[in-house]
Amino acid sequence: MSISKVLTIAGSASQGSAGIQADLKTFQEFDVYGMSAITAIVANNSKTGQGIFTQPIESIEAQVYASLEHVGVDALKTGMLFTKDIIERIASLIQESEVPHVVVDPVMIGKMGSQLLRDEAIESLKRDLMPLATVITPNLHEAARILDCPVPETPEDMKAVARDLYHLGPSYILVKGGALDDYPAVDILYDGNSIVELESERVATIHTSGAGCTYSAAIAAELAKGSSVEEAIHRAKSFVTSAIRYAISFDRGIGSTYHAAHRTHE
Ligand code: PXL
Repeated sequence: MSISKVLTIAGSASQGSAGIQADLKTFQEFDVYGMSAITAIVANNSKTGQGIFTQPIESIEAQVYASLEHVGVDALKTGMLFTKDIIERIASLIQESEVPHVVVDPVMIGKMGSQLLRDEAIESLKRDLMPLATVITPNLHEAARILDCPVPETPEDMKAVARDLYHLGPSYILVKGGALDDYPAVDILYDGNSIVELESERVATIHTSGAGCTYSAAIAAELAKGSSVEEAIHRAKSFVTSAIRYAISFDRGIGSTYHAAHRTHE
């Protein structure tokens, strides 16, 4: 049988809700063949001093080459990249690979507050990676950090930052308004010409860990299957909304998006 093949280049979130774990669960739900290149392991806990373990560049490039050589990649997404050196190497690997669909989720801070991108890496993210992206998927905080501007407070502000981000070179900009508390969950898609507003209901929950990872993974899966960018984003938005609507609480702070929810509950 033939199956679409998708690679995630991201961090491992040992607690299972975000990062590589969210991506692979999402790929499975979209019935695409999932592969991973782990940039760092995030395992914050109260017992050990260290919770973030970066992979050596040699390990990261070996993982990417293994996916390209043994399987082939129809679409890829990037998540937590953490350092300037990792971003520069990933950008050159993407360029060399000629993978046709590249989703860049500019992950900066985890829902539990961990720093997932070093300050020194922002310039490289803008300069080296953004121009290679089919679509970038910043939340409001990330959009503001990339542009060094105030955090958008209205959908109109989001449209303005989408236009500014477009000048950094991605083909499409998706600004996610999940943090805009007084509005429905509104996202803005911009392709250099027209603005599309995507809206879903705001779900009253704190259990949203992994939502951003899940959204970008779903977009990559749909692009691999041949959907247009707009179609991919509509399907991904519906998928992640279900994952938030039926989120899982572990009765200890912020819980997880539920990746199977679209299949089991809708
Ligand atoms: O949700 C952002 C995120 C992405 N990637 C990894 C993470 C997190 C949040 O904790 O751990 C690896």
